[in-house]
Amino acid sequence: MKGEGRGRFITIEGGEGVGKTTNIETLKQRLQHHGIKHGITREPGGTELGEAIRDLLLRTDTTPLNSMAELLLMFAARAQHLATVIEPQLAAGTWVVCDRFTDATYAYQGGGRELGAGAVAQLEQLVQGELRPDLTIILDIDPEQGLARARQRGELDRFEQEHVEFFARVRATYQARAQEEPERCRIVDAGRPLAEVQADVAALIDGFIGSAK
Ligand code: Z5A
Repeated sequence: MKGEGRGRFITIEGGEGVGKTTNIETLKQRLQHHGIKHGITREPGGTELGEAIRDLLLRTDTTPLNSMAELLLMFAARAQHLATVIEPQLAAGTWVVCDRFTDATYAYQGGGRELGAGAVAQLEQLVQGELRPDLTIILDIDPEQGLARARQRGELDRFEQEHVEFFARVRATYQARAQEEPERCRIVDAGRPLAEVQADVAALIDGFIGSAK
């Protein structure tokens, strides 16, 4: 049960170049329209420590990163983010919109890197306790199409340089999570023209706001 007056926690997820940043703007506009106080943040990142870890994770000019070290860095950044940004805002009644969260860890480290869901679930319990997002919007796209969009932006980061099989595993994991938790995880087909995607995202958040009142 939600505590009275506690903010809601919304996350947006998906593969490379799927349009999360673009659609967060839609979420922001709808929350503003409904007069809901909210903060927007991202993972990995959202704090000074988290942004430093993000830089380590995404840069391509260092030695290859061990997959378990990568997983632990994701949760180290998350622990700091939860303690200093997400939890205090939710407790104060502010809604939080986060660009990626633990579903990304299941998808990229559990699925993409093949560490499995069990290792992610253990760390999730340790770091988050009972905290889970209230709503997760998963933007779904064919990995080739998403990568083509990401490539248009120029230089590729360490994840974007992965092979297409990696992204197929990431996508399959997101889809499986949506099947397991259909109430929380809502899939939007992001391979369509932006206006159509944004209309679906707006309808989803409007429905969620309506049910949260
Ligand atoms: N990661 C992880 O491995 N484990 C974890 O636990 C977490 C993260 C939390 C950084 O995340 C990396 O961290 C990420 C996974 C890993 N892998 N990578 N790379 P990120 O979220 O910062 O990185 P990203 O997925 O590459 O996000 P992005 O670069 O910000 O892309 P986006 O936000 O999804 O897309 P966009 O910038 O909104 O759109 C991309 C382009 O497509 C842009 O030019 C848009 O104008 C265009 N676009 C968007 N939608 C459309 C439609 N519908 N049609 C046509 N064009 C469109």
